[in-house]
Amino acid sequence: MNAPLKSDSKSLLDVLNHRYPKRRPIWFMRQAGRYLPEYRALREKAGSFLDLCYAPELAAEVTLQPLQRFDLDAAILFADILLVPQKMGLELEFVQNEGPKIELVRSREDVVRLDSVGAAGKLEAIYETVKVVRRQLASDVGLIGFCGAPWTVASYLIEGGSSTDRSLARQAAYEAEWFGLLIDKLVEVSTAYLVEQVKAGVEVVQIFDSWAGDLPASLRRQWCDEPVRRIVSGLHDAGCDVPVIGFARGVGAGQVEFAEHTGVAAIGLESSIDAKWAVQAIGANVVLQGNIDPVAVIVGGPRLEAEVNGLLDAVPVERHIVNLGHGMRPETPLGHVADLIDLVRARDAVDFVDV
Ligand code: 1CP
Repeated sequence: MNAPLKSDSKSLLDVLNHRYPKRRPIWFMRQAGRYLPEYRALREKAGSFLDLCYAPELAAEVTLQPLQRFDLDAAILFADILLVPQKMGLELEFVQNEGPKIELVRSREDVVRLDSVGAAGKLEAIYETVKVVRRQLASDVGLIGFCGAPWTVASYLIEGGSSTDRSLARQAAYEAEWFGLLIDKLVEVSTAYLVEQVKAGVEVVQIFDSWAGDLPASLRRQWCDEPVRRIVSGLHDAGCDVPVIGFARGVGAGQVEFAEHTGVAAIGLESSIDAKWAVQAIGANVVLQGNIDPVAVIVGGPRLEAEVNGLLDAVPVERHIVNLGHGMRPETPLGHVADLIDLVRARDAVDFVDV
């Protein structure tokens, strides 16, 4: 085991680069969001959710809000996966309490019209947010950029927004002759978008394939694993050597193939995966992120404590990024988030004592 690094090293980057961290890195998906009163206040001031995403000073403030309240190891850029297709030319709106509504893509003509060459260049406001955050970030906190994975983004375009089970998108994945072209365009634009985020200062990127679990194994290999692999290799070809976290939510045992095929540095595990299984089944060079149930954080108390301790017992420190299995829910009590972090830090005090 390597010696721990100096105290201002970034635990998130240490783990991702196979160095022993000074403590277990923690961050949460949707750590900036509606469960924070300061987010709700700023959101109101900004007007619409999209106005907030495209206002770099405000988006930077939202990105940093959870770090002012909690002892976290990373900030995640405040933006949304649907900004990319919006800049490819699709009308996008976030309807209060309903979620996103986006212009439909349901034919070859619709796909051909999408601008995959210029879109990344139209997202300067997001790169500006990255620069503003980097200037304000503490030296031991990492900055994570992100994009949606092609399948997950495609599902919103085909459904026109959120949907119960993405049935139309799944049908298109089986049979639409234009589906592969849509995925190709999303691979191209997502790669360019992540390259620009890295140039602006993000140190890690996460690719969110939140709906990967919708597809059977055959389609998953084709439309989740392979497109994510192409983005990872495209990033490296462009000279961006940042670690990539792949979040193929809901694929279960498919995580093994996803990790192998894509070459990501880390995988995000959904809460239904037994972390003990993952430690054995996933290649030892792959870092594991997750996977506390967001509902356990709402419950709190001894049940949350048992979940956290079970997870920390299962995953070795040098392979673990503590996170949830999916995003923080709006109804999560703030005190339970603080408790969760304290539980991990209390274990750090024991696990790291003799290192
Ligand atoms: O204020 C509000 O009412 C908007 C709520 C909100 C927020 C806070 C949305 C709308 N997006 C976000 C921010 C966001 N979205 C981040 C910021 C960083 C963070 O703190 O984690 C990230 C990484 C995302 C990514 C995102 N957007 C995903 C992938 C992750 C996931 O949750 O699975 C998806 C699927 C979206 C689409 C989206 N954005 C927002 C909504 C309501 C939805 C639809 C979700 C659905 O269909 O269920």
